[in-house]
Amino acid sequence: MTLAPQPRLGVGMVGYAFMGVAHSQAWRTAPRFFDLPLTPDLTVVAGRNADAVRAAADRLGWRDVETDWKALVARDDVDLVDICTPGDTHADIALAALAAGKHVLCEKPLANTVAEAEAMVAAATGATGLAMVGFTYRRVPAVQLARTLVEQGRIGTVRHVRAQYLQDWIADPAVPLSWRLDKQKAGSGALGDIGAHVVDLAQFVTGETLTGVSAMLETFVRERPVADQFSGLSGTGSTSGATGPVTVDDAAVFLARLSGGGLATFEATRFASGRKNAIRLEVNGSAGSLAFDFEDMNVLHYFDASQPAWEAGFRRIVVTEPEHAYVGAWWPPGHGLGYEHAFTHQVVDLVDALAANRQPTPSFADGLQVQRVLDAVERSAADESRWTPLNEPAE
Ligand code: 4PW
Repeated sequence: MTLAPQPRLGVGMVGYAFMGVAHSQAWRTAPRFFDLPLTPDLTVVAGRNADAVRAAADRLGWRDVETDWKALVARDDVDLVDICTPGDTHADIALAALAAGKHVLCEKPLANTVAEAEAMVAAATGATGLAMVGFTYRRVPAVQLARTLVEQGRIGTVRHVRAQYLQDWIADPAVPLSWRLDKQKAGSGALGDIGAHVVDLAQFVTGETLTGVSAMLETFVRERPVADQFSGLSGTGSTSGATGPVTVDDAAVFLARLSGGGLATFEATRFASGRKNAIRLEVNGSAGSLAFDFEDMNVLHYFDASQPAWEAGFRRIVVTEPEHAYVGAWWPPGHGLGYEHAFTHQVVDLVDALAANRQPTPSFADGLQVQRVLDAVERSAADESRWTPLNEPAE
């Protein structure tokens, strides 16, 4: 029997660096493992350098190229605009795409400022297209299980959230500058690039929101070599001897209150030597606890306080059973998933929502809520009057 082809979803992607590569594999892979109600068509990718964008299109599987994102947004064969650029262009591209009646998937953080994020929410509210922000780590099966357990009341009332996003790729002061270290481009540093993820995860898993923060930001290395080449996260080469300023935070540490009355601590840093992509979330509730670490991403630790104390202990749940979210489409139990799978799951959920004309999550409004947290962290960190130094010892 030959199945009727699903209607086409013309996808146009802007940007083709690290996130563009991750999104490309997701668009290609999703229809091969999941039954999608629409068939993604990798129609066109945009980038400013004609040769480089053509090479990227050939490597990543895109049919056509544009050297101006406005031309991509204007195309009739594009139904959805996938924004994989630095934060300083998110608002302009999203607003233009929504005005043109397109759906939008926008990388996180939603924007560089609250004002931009508010404009994006306003545009999405009246639009025919649907809009989603890419907080991808929500789509890790173990994180979905954590959310389900909280929803089912299995840890009771949330008392504590301990959230960390730890990387070390700029711990060496010789690592050159790149756009992620430039406030104009990125909006903020570790705070927005990786702290935003753990803010979203904390809110998603608990189902609560942060209501206030008290924060510290620090830039440990304020001057770095100017890069000649870029690959992956950072600049790789520097031969000119020139240096330039780092204009963002290297690390963010903050306390927060949760809407349900719990207390939370957050840490986001690119200086945690030896920690490559350690996204750690521990939630302690009145009836149990959950703990997740992305560096062991197929596992969720669960403590059930209703068990007799002598046998309770944390259980190590291997989240690779077909009953777990998304897992049934992949491999047999024990054959774990990796970093790229969450991007594929993001495409699956987005395409399902588009076909049903349902708001995909996280929405731009969810992205704005995270943006407000980032903004509050920056304002808190700048307010030194709230810092309490130790009393000098008496002479
Ligand atoms: O998860 C992180 C992203 O949001 C990745 O480690 C790199 O930093 C790439 O973009 C951000």
